[in-house]
Amino acid sequence: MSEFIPTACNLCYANCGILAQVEDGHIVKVRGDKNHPVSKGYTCNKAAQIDFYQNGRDRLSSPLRKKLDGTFEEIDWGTAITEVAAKLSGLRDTHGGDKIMYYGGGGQGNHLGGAYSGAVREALGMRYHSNALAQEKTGLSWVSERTLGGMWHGDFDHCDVALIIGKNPWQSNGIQRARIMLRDLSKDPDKTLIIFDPRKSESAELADIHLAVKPGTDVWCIAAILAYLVQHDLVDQQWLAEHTEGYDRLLDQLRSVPVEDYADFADIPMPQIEAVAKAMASTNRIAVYEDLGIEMSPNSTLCSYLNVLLFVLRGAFDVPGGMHLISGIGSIYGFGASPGVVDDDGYEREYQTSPVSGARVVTGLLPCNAIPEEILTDHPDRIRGMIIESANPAHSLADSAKFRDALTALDTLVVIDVAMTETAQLADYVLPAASQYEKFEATFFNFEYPENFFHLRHPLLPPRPGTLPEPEIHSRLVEALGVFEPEDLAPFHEAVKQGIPALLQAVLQDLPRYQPYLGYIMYRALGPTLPHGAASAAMLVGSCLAFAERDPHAVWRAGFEGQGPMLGINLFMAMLEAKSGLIISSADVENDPTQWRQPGGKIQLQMSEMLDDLEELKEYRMPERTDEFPLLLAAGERRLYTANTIMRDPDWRKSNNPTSLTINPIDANALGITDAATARLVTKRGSLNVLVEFDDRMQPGTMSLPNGLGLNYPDHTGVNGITGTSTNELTDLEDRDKWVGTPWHKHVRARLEPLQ
Ligand SMILES: Nc1nc2c(c(=O)[nH]1)N[C@H]1C(S)=C(S)[C@@H](COP(=O)(O)OP(=O)(O)OC[C@H]3O[C@@H](n4cnc5c(=O)[nH]c(N)nc54)[C@H](O)[C@@H]3O)O[C@H]1N2
Ligand SMILES: Nc1nc2c(c(=O)[nH]1)N[C@H]1C(S)=C(S)[C@@H](COP(=O)(O)OP(=O)(O)OC[C@H]3O[C@@H](n4cnc5c(=O)[nH]c(N)nc54)[C@H](O)[C@@H]3O)O[C@H]1N2
Ligand code: SF4
Ligand SMILES: [Mo]
Repeated sequence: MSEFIPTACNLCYANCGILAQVEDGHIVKVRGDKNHPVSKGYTCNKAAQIDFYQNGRDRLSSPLRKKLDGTFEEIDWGTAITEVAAKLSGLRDTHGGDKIMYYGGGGQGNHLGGAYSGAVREALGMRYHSNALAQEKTGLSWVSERTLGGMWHGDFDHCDVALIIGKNPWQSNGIQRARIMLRDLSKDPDKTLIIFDPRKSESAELADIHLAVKPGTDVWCIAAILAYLVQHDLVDQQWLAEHTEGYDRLLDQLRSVPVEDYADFADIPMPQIEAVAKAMASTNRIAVYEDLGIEMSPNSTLCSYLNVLLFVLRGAFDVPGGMHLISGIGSIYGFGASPGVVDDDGYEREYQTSPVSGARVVTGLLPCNAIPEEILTDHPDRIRGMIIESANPAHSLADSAKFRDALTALDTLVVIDVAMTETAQLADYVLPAASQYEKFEATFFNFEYPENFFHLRHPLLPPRPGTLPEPEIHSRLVEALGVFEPEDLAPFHEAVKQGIPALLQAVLQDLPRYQPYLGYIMYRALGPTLPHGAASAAMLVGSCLAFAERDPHAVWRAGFEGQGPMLGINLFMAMLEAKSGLIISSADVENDPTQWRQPGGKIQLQMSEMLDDLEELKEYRMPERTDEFPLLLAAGERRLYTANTIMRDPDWRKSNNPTSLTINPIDANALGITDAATARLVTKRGSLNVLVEFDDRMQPGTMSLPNGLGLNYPDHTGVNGITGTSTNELTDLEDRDKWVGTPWHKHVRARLEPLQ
């Protein structure tokens, strides 16, 4: 029997540490890794299935070039790199590098490869980029930056009250050890688990208080709770005065909210509002988590702002059991961000916008729903080329048909992936990457507090023949673009012989020139000298240095030694050895100045865009329901066996019917549709046949479809087939948030028709 090797599950952003046993190229056994510093042996049901990812039948094993007849031919790596570099630099020279856009850069389990794309983007003069965060988290990120100066995460292990809004952690995880955490909160009589969800989800079944809001009305419900707190003098006035600024207008507005009317509009009985307010009023150990149920619904940005208030008005910030700003090495947010300027009246001015439609760019990301209109136009500044890496936007973003048109209209589309995806099918060049179990990998999903962690995963297997890890792909592209000749690297190869500090000195010789290419230089110069063949980890040395410089005390407290750059270097070297991950920082909970990032160290509550929106709630405006589309579809529910499009083989699912459309029997019966029947689901954008499943946990008037299905996948004989419904054939680009353009995937107007 072969040994169990530490790695992590790549199927959701919890990235639980696992031990994997490999035989004949297959991951044959998986169990939780008790040595992982945060997951501590926990896994959900999905980790055991990762071999379906590793050995998918549509894994790529050669670079591909599209022929004139639309089929692909295999080409060698040398040809692929030369031609891709020539096509993209041609676009740059003719139209400008800002007409080439980058999309993706990593999924649930891989961020290291995309981190090396920076050098290619610099060499090509690329300016715009985006990824899936710009269809879920940009509203949250915008309001969090404006108010707190960063993104937050709750201390669910020590809270008294947990408010989970539009999220079903039982199935979607995302919080470490989610199922254990939910059960503990549920069982403990001194703790209150509050879930906002129109559906009686698995998490809602465990809740002390389940707020079964009418879909899309969470803002009214939350405004009612906040207003109740203010009107009954239950906010922490003293804490607000000491730690925040600009709350006068906010409190005035909340004083005038008609609490009972708002609760009624959201379908929440007043005693529930009172119960939530009472639970919150007795503590500042309040942890909040919001996710897609509200982030992909109308009023999502306002909802995120109100969610910040849920903890700030109770002083539940920078306290044990409360909320904390994320501090880790690297960040999934803010890459390339240039925030606007906030004027004296609390409005943001001079923010970055997209080149064609003028959409607001938040945290550097162009709204996903705006991408097709940035391409399908004759505007001179339109996007003409794209590099898409580790993402499947032709499937995952709203209106797949429009996305296919847009991607096809590009002059050049390059896709870097492990599998022949719906997006790769549309590419001019497909570059095959080694899988996440065949190379060094890591994510920047490290949100823990007071002790934060990092996990550099070692490979379990060699790269599949014909594939390359992304750091190598990007480095070859940089070289083909002519930025660095071999002799340019000679001083770095020489310096690294004296150690990392000497290498850093060599970079400092011409920092303005080398800085944008730091990842590349580290990979080529430092990479080959690293233990375990961990060349791909080389760029992390920069992240470690920056982190240790930003907060040396936290790194010292975690047990690392050294002054100046040596502290970061020691942290980096420890990372290379810690195969199950390690604690990299430990905050001083009593006195943590890094948590107070706004001018004057005060949370800025006057975000006037949101306060104006808050006032507009009094008009009770909702997207109109029509007779043509009387039902509401939540398009993309996380279930026992869904994992975005990372898992492409339908055989990975063990349970019954995770592919079906769930609907309350009351609605189905009224339509004359029986359980397990096939019916026609129609939206303004399209229609599809679906398998119907009765589920009385669904709120009447609503339906739900799982996410990540409807993939085109070969059976054992090589013939492609589709299992389940690709929800984005039904969604519309126009149904989006007015501020940040995030889609309303959980709020799609639809009808269901019996099949004759
Ligand atoms: N099993 C599994 N786990 C995953 C993933 C996966 O594909 N499969 N994907 C990962 C990713 S990328 C993400 S972003 C997370 C997402 O994790 P979640 O946000 O938890 O996922 P969803 O199931 O899409 O939506 C959560 C809930 O929102 C509810 N909802 C629908 N409409 C509304 C509404 O108007 N208000 C409220 N309050 N709730 C509403 C739905 O009933 C659902 O229970 O999951 C991650 N984990
Ligand atoms: N209607 C609807 N649409 C949704 C959602 C919804 O709820 N409803 N959810 C949305 C959400 S929250 C998200 S996060 C997105 C997710 O959608 P995407 O961001 O498009 O990402 P994934 O489906 O996670 O796919 C990741 C891609 O990475 C590839 N890959 C895996 N490993 C590697 C690797 O090592 N290297 C490279 N280069 N590629 C690799 C996989 O083959 C896959 O093509 O979907 C969104 N779409
Ligand atoms: S799917 Fe998420 S929660 Fe489940 S084992 Fe994998 S990383 Fe952990
Ligand atoms: Mo996501």
